[in-house]
Amino acid sequence: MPIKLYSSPNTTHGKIVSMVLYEKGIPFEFAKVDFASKQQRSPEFLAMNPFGKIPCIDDNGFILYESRAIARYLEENYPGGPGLIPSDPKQRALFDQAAAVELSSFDHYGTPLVFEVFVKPYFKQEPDPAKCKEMTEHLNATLDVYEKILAKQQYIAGDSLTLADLYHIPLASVLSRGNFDITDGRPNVKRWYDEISSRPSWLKAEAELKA
Ligand SMILES: N[C@@H](CCC(=O)N[C@@H](CS)C(=O)NCC(=O)O)C(=O)O
Repeated sequence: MPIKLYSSPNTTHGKIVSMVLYEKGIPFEFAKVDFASKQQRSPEFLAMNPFGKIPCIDDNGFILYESRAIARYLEENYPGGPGLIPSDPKQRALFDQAAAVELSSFDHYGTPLVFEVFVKPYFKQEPDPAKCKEMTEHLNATLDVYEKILAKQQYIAGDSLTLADLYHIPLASVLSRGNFDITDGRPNVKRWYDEISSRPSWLKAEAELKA
């Protein structure tokens, strides 16, 4: 049975998982979770993820949630693709470092900004300008450090592509639709982002946006 991916077409965390599935060439079935009817809060869905959030996978009865945990599981349990977690212990530690920075200093500010700019207006609520400003400043500070890191190495964890690079793409893409271009005035971030976001796996995952 193919992996079942419980997700929603317009979500950044869902796309982290679909991108990794495409990257590794793993067949999967997309099970759309309907946010409009709050399917993520249904007893059936909460039995899989008690936090009531997508993405979640069912790999022949093995249930797993949290996008980055799923990405690691797929990388470590399925062959195929370029090898997205280094095996050398020091390189792997640098990967863990980059992945932690992505979560605590990129997603941590970018996701609330997306909430203000896209989610609130969708629910007919006003974005909070002070929150937008605060999140934008934090995000810019993170990206200024990325610019320095990427001046010295090809990818965010070193000179090989890793999951830590891929984790950034869905959120960066949505931010750019909200007029926050992570590459603006940052030539090394631009070189990096242009390369990783042109991968066929992302182009396929991005197409789900229009689904
Ligand atoms: N840390 C989680 C975040 C998951 C998350 O926030 N999912 C959102 C969509 S991007 C969701 O399911 N929202 C529905 C809700 O909160 O009711 C992950 O990386 O998987």
